[in-house]
Amino acid sequence: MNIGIVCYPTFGGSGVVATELGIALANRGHKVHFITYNQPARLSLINEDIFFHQVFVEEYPLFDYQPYELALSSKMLEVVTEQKLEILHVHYAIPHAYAAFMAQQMLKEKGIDIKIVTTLHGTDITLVGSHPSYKPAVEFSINQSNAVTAVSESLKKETLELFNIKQNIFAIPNFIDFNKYPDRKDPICEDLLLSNHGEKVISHISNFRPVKRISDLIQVFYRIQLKVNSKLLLIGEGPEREHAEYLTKQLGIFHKVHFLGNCQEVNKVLCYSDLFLLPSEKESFGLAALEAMAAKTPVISTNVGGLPEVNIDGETGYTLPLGAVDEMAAKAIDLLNNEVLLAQFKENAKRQANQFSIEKIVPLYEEVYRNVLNE
Ligand code: GMT
Repeated sequence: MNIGIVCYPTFGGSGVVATELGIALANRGHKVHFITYNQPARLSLINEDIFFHQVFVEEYPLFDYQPYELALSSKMLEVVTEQKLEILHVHYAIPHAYAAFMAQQMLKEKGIDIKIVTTLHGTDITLVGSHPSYKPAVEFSINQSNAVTAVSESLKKETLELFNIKQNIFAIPNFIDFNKYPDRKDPICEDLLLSNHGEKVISHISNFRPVKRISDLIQVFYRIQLKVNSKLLLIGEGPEREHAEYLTKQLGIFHKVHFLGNCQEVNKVLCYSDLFLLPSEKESFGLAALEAMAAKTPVISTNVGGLPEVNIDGETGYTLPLGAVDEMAAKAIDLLNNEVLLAQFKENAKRQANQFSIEKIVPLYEEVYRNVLNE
């Protein structure tokens, strides 16, 4: 198939999923065209099956806000026509589903029938999309898509509760490429980052937005390090990062917290971790938790959204209510102090992550594509 993928090219989960899906589809013999304003962060490889088409937004002094959707729709029209795409798979409804609908209408005028698949990722529904300023347009464009997928059962349910959706939503979970998670540890990484002196290694990955509850994370770690010799590795960048640094200084634990910034190879850090913390307020799936589990790292997370579909309470880690900082710390301390249980949870985490292997999940998207093409 000849597939266009539209996504945010940043380090956010939806961009990561879209990019890795595109690469996997190309490896399975499809032609994949990424249409975004920058080359996606995790797309290092452009080859004969993977193409990148950049969307340029012309700046003009009259505009307070640049009309990105217009530029995107026009680019979609151009790429679909020139590259003879059959499907546009848009990740994150805002504004991609809307822009794709516009492109579809313009292409109809030229006698071209392009199919649109929209994948909902989370905040496009739960935070931003359901806001009154966006809701009518988001609902309309979801309903106009030829097929709609959501990254968890929880997100599917929430979408049906928040919007008047007239079509089936397929829950297709996020996935993991186990080739990137060998059991062997990388000695280069060890020298650079993690040569430790018996400390337990605790990690967290996010875009440091308020929804990730970074203050809760720091508070949990503060309680852990009082009882367990440990350090915290923080991967990612975002608005709460500065506050996180401030808080660690206030609490006197700055020397135990390592801010690693945006990192391409999270697998190489995760494979040294003993525990992953994800105290988010909302999380439609929690790709970072799955990445941790693939690297044999148990997870202590909140029990919100799709997290309980990924992290199994009492088996691969623990899921606790939002803001339950003391309980999270207590569970972490018990687990980190119990080598037998920790080893068991590490095995369980990897086994559970296997349910989400790329080989199992990518064919589900191919099936959605085949169905829309046969409509
Ligand atoms: O908020 C983020 O973590 C980024 C956001 C995105 O769209 O880039 O992530 C959402 O999509 C990810 C990939 O499907 C999910 O794993 C995250 O759980 C989801 N984030 C939220 O629901 C807050």
